[in-house]
Amino acid sequence: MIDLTGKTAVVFGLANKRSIAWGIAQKLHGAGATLAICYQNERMRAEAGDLIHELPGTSGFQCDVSNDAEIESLFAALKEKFGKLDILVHAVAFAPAEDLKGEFINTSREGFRIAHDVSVYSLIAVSRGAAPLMTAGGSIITLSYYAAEKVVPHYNVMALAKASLESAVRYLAWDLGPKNIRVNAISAGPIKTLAARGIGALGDMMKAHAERAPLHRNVDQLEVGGTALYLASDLASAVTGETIYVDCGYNIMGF
Ligand code: 0WE
Repeated sequence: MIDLTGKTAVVFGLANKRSIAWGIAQKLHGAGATLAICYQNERMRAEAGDLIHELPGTSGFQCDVSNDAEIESLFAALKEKFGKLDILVHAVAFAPAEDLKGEFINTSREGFRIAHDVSVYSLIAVSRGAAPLMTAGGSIITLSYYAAEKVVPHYNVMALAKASLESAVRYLAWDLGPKNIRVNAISAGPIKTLAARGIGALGDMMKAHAERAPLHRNVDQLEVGGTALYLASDLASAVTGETIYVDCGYNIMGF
């Protein structure tokens, strides 16, 4: 059993019970970690608050990761509350809906900027905020997707953002290695979350995924949480800069 008693974790990207962030939060909490869960804005407060109450001892914070001032005051509050931080989970991505349909060639300059700002720069910004609090080393975990490497129709500008995110993971791993802070990405198979809903072909994609993957099924949020728990623990003490697939083996197939 992995024991995270005495460890503190901050989780970004909780929208509702289908969020990957929620699967990860449940696993970290189950292992004894003390959690701070962040929600983006006032609108998300109620739903996030209900979930936060399900994990005793967890505190909720409002923080929009596209806002430097909010990031700064969040980490000041975490320093005040916990003194130190051990684990950071970044489960945030956004591109304007218009840029996730139609042709990639029509990607707008503003859509490109927003996708990279919210989905990639935010990891750099929160890592910079967290690092000074990770005085006993740490583990930073973000979420990626296979389309970073191979074309997934309609994922479009988000694919470039995930490619950039995986590279940011390597550069952050290099910067933070001397402080014994590890940085890794989990590349999850497709999951029905709020972010994935409204994507027209998601049902078909998940069906194809389940047919082609060696395990012949889809992955769920708690399975992603299991790998996050491993990455957060000492079991992964020599693992940094990696992108680990949690996709029932889908990515290994050539045909
Ligand atoms: O990373 C994601 C979802 C990211 C996402 C989703 C949305 C929908 C609503 C980012 N921004 C937005 N903006 C919105 O307005 N996934 C891995 C899930 C996903 O999204 C897809 C997929 C899959 C799988 C989009 C197109 C094709 C496949």
